Amino acid sequence: MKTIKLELPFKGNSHIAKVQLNRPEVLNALSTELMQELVTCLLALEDDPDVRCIILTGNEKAFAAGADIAQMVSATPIDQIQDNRFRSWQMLSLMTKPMIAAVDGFALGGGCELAMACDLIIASEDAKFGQPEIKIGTTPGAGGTQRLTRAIGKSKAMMMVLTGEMIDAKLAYEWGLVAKVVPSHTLLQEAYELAAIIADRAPVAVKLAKESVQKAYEMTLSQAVDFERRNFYLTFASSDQKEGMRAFLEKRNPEYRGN
Ligand code: CO8
Repeated sequence: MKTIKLELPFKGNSHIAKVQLNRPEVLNALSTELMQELVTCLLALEDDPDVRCIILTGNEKAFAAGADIAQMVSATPIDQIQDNRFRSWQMLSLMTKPMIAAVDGFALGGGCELAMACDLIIASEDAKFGQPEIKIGTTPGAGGTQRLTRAIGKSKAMMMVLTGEMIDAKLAYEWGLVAKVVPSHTLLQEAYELAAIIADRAPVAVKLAKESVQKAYEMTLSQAVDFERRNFYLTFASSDQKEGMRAFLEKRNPEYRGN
């Protein structure tokens, strides 16, 4: 892969993969090739039974500064329809394993949308988030108007989307866009420690819990609560549920097998 770097195991832990966007010369602009390579890599990790949690990151200057403007400048609507970048974006939703976005530097446009497509965001103190598409004559196109609005509410989302101005990590935390803000030099260590905790949990329950939380965005409350309850029942088909509860009663650490 030219535009993505994979580190597996990450920090010696074979349950955790670090996927790094790697086009530093253009602040990790999300080209068609990068999106294809990213999705190919992520789906391979989805299929790897040993992998339990994925960290998606960029570099100190940028998580990603958006879709590749050079690739889009002369595009027609038909080019956009036929560009399989959008298929790649849709394929991100096939990921059932938890994904942590570890964001340093710029997360703009498609970069902010990519971070929001992950399950949670940890940001460095130097991270900046924005949907600047309006400044270049277009609008967010990969979930920005929807996920941002759900994360921070209509008024703040409108301010960001209509002005195109960035917010810093502190504000992103206060507004609920990111789960945690840490110093830049500890970002990957913090992401690793969080991933390691999640990777220690029962993998089937983790997947089902992720799926249930996602439904909060897609269903009415009563439908989603019903969905959640059925996933709860489903965990009782797993050996890990038996192991987890027995281990609690026997006052020992559980040993999860992932089934
Ligand atoms: N696309 C292509 N190249 C980029 C991009 C980008 N999004 N962002 C930065 N670059 C390039 C610059 O052109 C520059 O290249 P060069 O060295 O050859 O001149 C290099 O990266 C470094 O950038 P700057 O010199 O501009 O660095 P600064 O530190 O001065 O500024 C900024 C950093 C503020 C981040 C600035 O680069 C910037 O404003 N970038 C564009 C941000 C933007 O508008 N993003 C939105 C893009 S549109 C989008 O994401 C729509 C998504 C829709 C869905 C996508 C579906 C596939």
